[in-house]
Amino acid sequence: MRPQDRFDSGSADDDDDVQRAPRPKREAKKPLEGRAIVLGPDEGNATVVELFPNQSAVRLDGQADAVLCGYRMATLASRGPGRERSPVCVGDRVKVEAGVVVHRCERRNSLVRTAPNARNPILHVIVANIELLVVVAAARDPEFSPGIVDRFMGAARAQSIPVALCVNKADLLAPGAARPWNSYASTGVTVLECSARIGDGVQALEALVRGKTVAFCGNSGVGKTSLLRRLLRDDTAGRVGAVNARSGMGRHTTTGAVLIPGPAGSTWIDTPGIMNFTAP
Ligand SMILES: Nc1nc2c(ncn2[C@@H]2O[C@H](COP(=O)(O)OP(=O)(O)O)[C@@H](O)[C@H]2O)c(=O)[nH]1
Ligand SMILES: [Mg+2]
Repeated sequence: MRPQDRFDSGSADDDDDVQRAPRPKREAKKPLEGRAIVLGPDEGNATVVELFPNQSAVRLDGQADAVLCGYRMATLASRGPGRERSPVCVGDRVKVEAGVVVHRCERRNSLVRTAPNARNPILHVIVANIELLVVVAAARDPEFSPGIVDRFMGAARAQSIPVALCVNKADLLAPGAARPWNSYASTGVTVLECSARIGDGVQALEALVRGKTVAFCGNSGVGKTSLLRRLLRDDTAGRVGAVNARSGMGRHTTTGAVLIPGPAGSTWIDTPGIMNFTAP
């Protein structure tokens, strides 16, 4: 009948649509999009601390413990181009109503990983709203790898996130050994050498993270969890294997981040198993 209707192909409802003004196909979806809104950055009442299948652990403002919440998909803006693997990510500010995440807030920044599905890439947003990214490397065991450090730093720079390089396991360095990480200091990056094992340099790390929301990334085995434990003087802090030791909450997605209270009033986000980020 009307030429515009032909673009609305495949929808049986369109036949009784005769009273309405013709609209192009995209606008036909408006009512749903209108409900699925992203709130302003300060309109949330909770922070996502960990993701689980179809649920997330969320800490409501002013409360110490996280609670598990489901999602109201109809109002979470998780559709459209640049599809994301989960409706929210760790670090997201969200609006929770009656134990359900109903909206997420605009992100100030984010670090993402593209899921390995080139034809229909799904964004895996690892973490959002951080004030500092600390790239943790080891002086030895595993070998210091500038390639890995550079990839993390590039992603952070693309999002204007300040970065620091923390070279752990300094106790393993032979006297006079080469320190390839010193070259990063000349590019304006804060470089700290420390040892979670003997405690050298960890005070400087504590001063660096004080009061900030900080994501820690780096190869598995470089000592991220050991640094956290040393600074918190708590041998159970952080995640052990597949379980979050602090929350005791079940299995996590293998590359999922976790947000926990860190030392010196910091918020500490561990990003286990992630080898690189890209900017969204
Ligand atoms: N020699 C030495 N070993 C360390 C140090 N920090 C951590 N480790 C060891 O390195 C291994 C991996 O540490 P972990 O904290 O689990 O690393 P993560 O995978 O980055 O969280 C463990 O066996 C730690 O005991 C350090 O400063 N010096
Ligand atoms: Mg760890």
